[in-house]
Amino acid sequence: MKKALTIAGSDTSGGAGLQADLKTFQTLGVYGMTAVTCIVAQTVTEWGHEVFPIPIHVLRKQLETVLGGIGVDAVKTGMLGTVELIDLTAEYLDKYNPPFVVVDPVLACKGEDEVMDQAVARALQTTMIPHAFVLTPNLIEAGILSGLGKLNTVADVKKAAKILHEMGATHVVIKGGSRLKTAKSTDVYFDGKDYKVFENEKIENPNNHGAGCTFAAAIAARLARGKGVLEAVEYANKFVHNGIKHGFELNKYCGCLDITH
Ligand code: PXL
Repeated sequence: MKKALTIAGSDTSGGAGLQADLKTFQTLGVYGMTAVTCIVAQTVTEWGHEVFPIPIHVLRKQLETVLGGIGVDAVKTGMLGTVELIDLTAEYLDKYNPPFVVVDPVLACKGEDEVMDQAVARALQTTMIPHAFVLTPNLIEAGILSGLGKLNTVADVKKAAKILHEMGATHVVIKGGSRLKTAKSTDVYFDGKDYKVFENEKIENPNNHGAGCTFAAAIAARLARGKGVLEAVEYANKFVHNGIKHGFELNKYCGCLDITH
């Protein structure tokens, strides 16, 4: 069985973060392992988020366990949380050089929340993007990390993808999703040469918590199983679309994907 590691935050509510990654790995036939970077707990009265970073030496132990002691076919990174945790993750990616690294550059719990920290954004730019075999920012993260700010059109998204590629990501997929004012939900892929635009019918379902994590994890799972990048991205795109279609309510503030169909 192929093995994948997610280096990510724990989403206590189970829809995003390493929980989404593990569920996705399992569903796609890949053995999942975790290195926890931080723990996110929600306040149930308003669905605010609190983020509790894990001590550096505890992340180091986890990375050594999996990358040093077991070995992996692919790595996915999600919420890393602090500059120190980002630097340590990069140090271990350099040390063990795993075959495929999918970097989901999480800047906030919900795409539209305030960005965690400007220093985290800078560290992702300089330290993580060059490690990305596939980089999967959402529209907001792509705007911030590329320095272009708000991205309004497919042309803006393509420009951002080009900049992120120049920053060192081998492949870039920007999850425009339903946020772009296009008739269909739109994701843009760029490999330094060619663009590919993935379009889906927009789904009117607010229960999409964890869609971004699930997307990146699905790409990592397919790469681990030996699929090509474009096939992996295309598969992940359909997988998430279907998950959102079946998305269900957790409580009145939040609902997440159902990937079991
Ligand atoms: O969806 C972004 C995200 C990533 N990682 C963790 C999260 C969230 C959002 O809640 O909790 C751990």
